Amino acid sequence: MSALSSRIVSAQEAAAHIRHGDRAGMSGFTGAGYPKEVPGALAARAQEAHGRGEEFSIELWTGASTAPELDGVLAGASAVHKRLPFQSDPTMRDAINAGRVEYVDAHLSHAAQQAWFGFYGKLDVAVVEVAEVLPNGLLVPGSSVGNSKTWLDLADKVILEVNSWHPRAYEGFHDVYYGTRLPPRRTPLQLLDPMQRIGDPYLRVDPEKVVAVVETDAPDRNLPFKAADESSRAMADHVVDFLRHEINHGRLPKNLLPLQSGVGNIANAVMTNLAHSEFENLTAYTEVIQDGMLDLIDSGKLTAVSATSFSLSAEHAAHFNENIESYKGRILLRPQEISNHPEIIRRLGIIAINGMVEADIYGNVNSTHVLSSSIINGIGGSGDFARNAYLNFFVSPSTAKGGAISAIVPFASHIDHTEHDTQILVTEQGLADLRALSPRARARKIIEHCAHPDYRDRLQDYLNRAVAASPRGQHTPHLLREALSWHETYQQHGRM
Ligand code: 0RQ
Repeated sequence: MSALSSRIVSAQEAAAHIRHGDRAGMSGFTGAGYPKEVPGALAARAQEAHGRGEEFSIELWTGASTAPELDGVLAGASAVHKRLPFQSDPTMRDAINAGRVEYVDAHLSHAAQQAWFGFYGKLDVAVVEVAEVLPNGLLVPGSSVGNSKTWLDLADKVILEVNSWHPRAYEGFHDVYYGTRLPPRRTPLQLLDPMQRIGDPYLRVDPEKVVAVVETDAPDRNLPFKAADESSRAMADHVVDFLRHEINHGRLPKNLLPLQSGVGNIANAVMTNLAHSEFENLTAYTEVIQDGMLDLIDSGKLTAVSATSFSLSAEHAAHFNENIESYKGRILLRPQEISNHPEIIRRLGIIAINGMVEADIYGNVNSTHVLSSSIINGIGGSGDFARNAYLNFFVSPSTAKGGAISAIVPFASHIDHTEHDTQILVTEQGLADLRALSPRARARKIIEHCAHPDYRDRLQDYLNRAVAASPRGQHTPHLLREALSWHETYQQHGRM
């Protein structure tokens, strides 16, 4: 890394470049490719300042969720006052739900462009992890690209973390698009195939802006996935059967269309199930590559994956790092504004599979909140993909918390994906294909196919009474007093 080797300093010295009130754009997406040393040093600085009775906190922008070494330490040290565009860290989540951190829960394809538009204000500093700095100053990203390109371009100052845990062979796994222009001068994205390259293999940085370089060999977060249980296997079976049905009706080619699979155990289980199916020559145009997708590549069924990040268990990360050469040409990581771009998602005809918290009888989906008020993670890329996909699935067990909560309710307590966007709902009970159905027909189908038997009759009763009580409201009948009562009942009695 000769070009920048004179800037190598300790994490503490690097963190000293970040001031109270700064907006900091850090790399990282679903626990991959986030800086691992500077945030801890920054948290310690904040705690020292607080000890002296001084204020110290930053506005934190990333690609998506990170890990305890970033979100966790900074939230734990009360060193963040505003956060965007996605998080899933328990300490950060608590700080948001307690009102100590303002959270802007944005579509993941929007963050970079809204930063470019100036909607978020000036970015003071970028803290970006890379696998390598080449002698010519170009940067080889590691296990994620996320928003790193935009943060490097927009920030006044740059701190780089060079992480030797990432294999050297990462060079060639990335495609960083540098053609983005702002309206009214935007041009079409000429990406016609998931593996097509439209950019450069490297990130660029103005060397004048690099104020510090920190070296590390710390691994990514790499959390294990839950083993697929009976319920997730049932959901995965419903999805696979439905895909077969669509092929038989001539609405999907035999090798399907490019897949997108959301974060979480269920999405992972669907991918694992596809590995045991008859489908071949599959491709993916997705956001994250979880274990299930890597298995699908290993099985030879998945030939090409475009994403913005990995999100692997420790075993799968070790397997990937050891065999990285064998994946070359089959995996490409892009900036999230491209991996989640509506234009490309619509052009390629993506099959999108995402988790949900709950759905209501008309098919409005809540992906983010518990009981209206508390955030779990955020909308992430689910909106980018669902609205623009060829087919979208939302999957969830039919109940949560040991059966005390029904995932199908009269009215969702928060709505991320409206009835106009959602197509196919799946629980372990079955699958509701909502395409081309009116709201009342959707309601009948969702109750019959997706609701848990313990809640089915009450949902049907609610619908019947709403229909009877709304002579001039037959399009989407509701009982306004009762619509949210199931959530209230849960709050008061611990059961819906
Ligand atoms: O909580 O662990 O305390 O029991 O929510 O639920 O069933 O483990 O499901 O891990 O697949 O996550 C929607 C959160 C599902 C995820 C969500 C509780 C449940 C449990 C998690 P516990 P499960 P998953 C692209 C796509 C938005 C972002 C997205 C998500 C916890 O899929 O964050 O789609 N999606 N990104 O007990 C109260 C209910 C509940 C409930 C579940 N109805 N009421 N609690 N839970 N249903 C990728 C990216 O964007 C990065």
